[in-house]
Amino acid sequence: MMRCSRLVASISRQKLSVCQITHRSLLASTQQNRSKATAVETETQDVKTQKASRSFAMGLFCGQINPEQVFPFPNSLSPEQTEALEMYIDPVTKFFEEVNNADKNDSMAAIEDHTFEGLKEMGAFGLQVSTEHNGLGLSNTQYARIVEIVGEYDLGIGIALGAHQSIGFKGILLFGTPEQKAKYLPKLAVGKTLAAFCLTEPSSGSDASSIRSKAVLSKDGKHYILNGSKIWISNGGIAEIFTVFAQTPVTDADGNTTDKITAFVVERGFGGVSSGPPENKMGIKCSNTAEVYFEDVKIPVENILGEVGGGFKVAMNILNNGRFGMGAALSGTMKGLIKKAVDHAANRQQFGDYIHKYGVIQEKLARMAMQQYVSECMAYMLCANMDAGSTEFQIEAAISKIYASEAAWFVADEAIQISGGMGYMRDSGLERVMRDLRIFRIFEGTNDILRLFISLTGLQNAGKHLKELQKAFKNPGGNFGTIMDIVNKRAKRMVGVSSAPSLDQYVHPSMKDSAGKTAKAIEDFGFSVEDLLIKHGKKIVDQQFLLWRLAEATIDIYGMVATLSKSSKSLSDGIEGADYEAKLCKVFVNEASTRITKNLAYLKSSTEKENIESLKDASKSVIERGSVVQRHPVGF
Ligand code: MYA
Repeated sequence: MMRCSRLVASISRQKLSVCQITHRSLLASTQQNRSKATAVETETQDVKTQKASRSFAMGLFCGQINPEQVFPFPNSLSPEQTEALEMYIDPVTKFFEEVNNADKNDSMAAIEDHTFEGLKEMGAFGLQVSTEHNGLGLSNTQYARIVEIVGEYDLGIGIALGAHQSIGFKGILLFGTPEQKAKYLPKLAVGKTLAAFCLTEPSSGSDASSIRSKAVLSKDGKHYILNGSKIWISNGGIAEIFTVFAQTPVTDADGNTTDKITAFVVERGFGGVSSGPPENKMGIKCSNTAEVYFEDVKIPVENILGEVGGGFKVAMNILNNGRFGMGAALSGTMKGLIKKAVDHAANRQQFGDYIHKYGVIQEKLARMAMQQYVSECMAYMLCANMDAGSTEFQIEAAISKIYASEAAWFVADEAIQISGGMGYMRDSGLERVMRDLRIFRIFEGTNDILRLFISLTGLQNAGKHLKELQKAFKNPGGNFGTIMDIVNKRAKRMVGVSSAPSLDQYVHPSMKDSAGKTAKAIEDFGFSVEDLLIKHGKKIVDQQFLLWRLAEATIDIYGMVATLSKSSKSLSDGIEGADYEAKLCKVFVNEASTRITKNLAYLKSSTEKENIESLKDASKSVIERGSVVQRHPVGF
């Protein structure tokens, strides 16, 4: 977090600017477009014909509801895929209940051999690799449902498997040439070789683009020579195949040479690759984590992944693509924790009755169930969209990861609280899960950096959108309808009348109240984004206290929509438990809408502005003193 200034600086370079174009300001934003192709597209299309982003979260920042990806609740599984998936559920569950011993793995800080072999036999190392390359060929949704089971029973194994396929060789799946796929995937898919993802370095954590590992083309142009070191690499001590990111000199059309990140597939067998001892971690102990060193490693040019100089995007895409797995795995973890808490609450008697009969325990159990439900809805909405071919899901992926990792931490804590002294004992199995869970708020992008990422990415999109509107105002000819919509919206806002588009047509009739609250939250959010950009212009990138609150509101709105959509579908289909879903959704929506109002009010409150300054000063004082500053009550 201390070093996210680069992120800030980089978004600053995107030159958000504000100008008055009507009596009520509209924001004009000029910024680097994310891709050249999009830039060309926006130049040649007017507002009406512009290909708008289909991402629900992106639209949110422009005050729009893009219903396509969220209503009705998506399910991209074909009947055949559903049938195939059903066949895996029992054997995988049975394996984790009868063969794997999570406590033993934890105390050995290694996966038992017979478990490892069993996982290989089940095909667990190549879940999404095509059958042609020895894998199971699962879709994202199918993968999610399987890793949910892994997450319920053993997060350490989840990380060993996830570091291998969710990020370790995902680059080969996403960006590999046919030759690279044919060469590496068949062995990786069956667990004959293991993979690891090597991005983080001693001086480069959240600030991923500041890596220093360097790869230089050999004189004969046949190899890159790689030098550098990577830290905290999951599977780093046991992998044979590494996706490695390193700076490479790249010369542009003007003859200027700069270092840009390139991704490589590196084999341990190339020579010059070594690993440190396994790290002694708080949790996920059975998964191997180690430093990896590269010393004059000769990488054939055929092993470049993606384009030379395009490695940062490769890394970001791999991470975006992997994050849904965490949401799914942690939904499973929460289910496991809830089962344990329920078991205790249903059997423990105090003060003459079972403790689940008391309101305090009831609230805890219901809130645990609610957060599990929200995480599950988010994760499966996301992976269904990915399966349906969405390419712009980075905000949703970050939301799902943040929400699920924080929900799981809450659920673990409450499960221990409900279990009382029993929960604190190792035998309960709860303390292991809590230790395992802590890292999920830190790795694959800390939740802090991902919150900034959500807000800044969304604001960038909003700036682009508003700039297009500005163009429409300048050249009203073909955009009369669009302009009138905006003028109407603004006029209504000025007299305090809502112009929020209705969500009623998308939800079950009994969910209309929740739909109304959600639509209102979306409208308020859009106006707040606009106000923020008008007020702060490009300086918004420096307002991390505000960006944080904006991200909180984004996460809540996505949760509202995901649960609203899922519960409505369940009610309409008349499935068992639909009323339960509806109740959880209604509570979540009610509470989220209160939180959103608070977070959006924070963005413009003068008291909060004062608080922000006081908090900044307090932080400065603590840094200067190296600890707390106040004189002790007893004087020394
Ligand atoms: S692996 C290590 C994880 N590390 C991180 O996640 C690093 C976090 N840092 C970042 O993501 C970036 O550095 C940030 C940007 C976001 C801070 N999607 O100038 P920029 C584009 C698409 O803003 P920076 C681990 O933990 C951007 O638009 N594009 O960049 C192992 C721009 O494009 P353009 C993106 O300020 C855990 C360009 O890049 C994204 O330097 C093991 C530059 O952007 C994005 N996300 O920093 C887990 N971000 O140039 C195991 C940026 O065109 C798996 N861009 O404008 C477990 C699985 C679960 C269990 C499974 C069981 C089986």
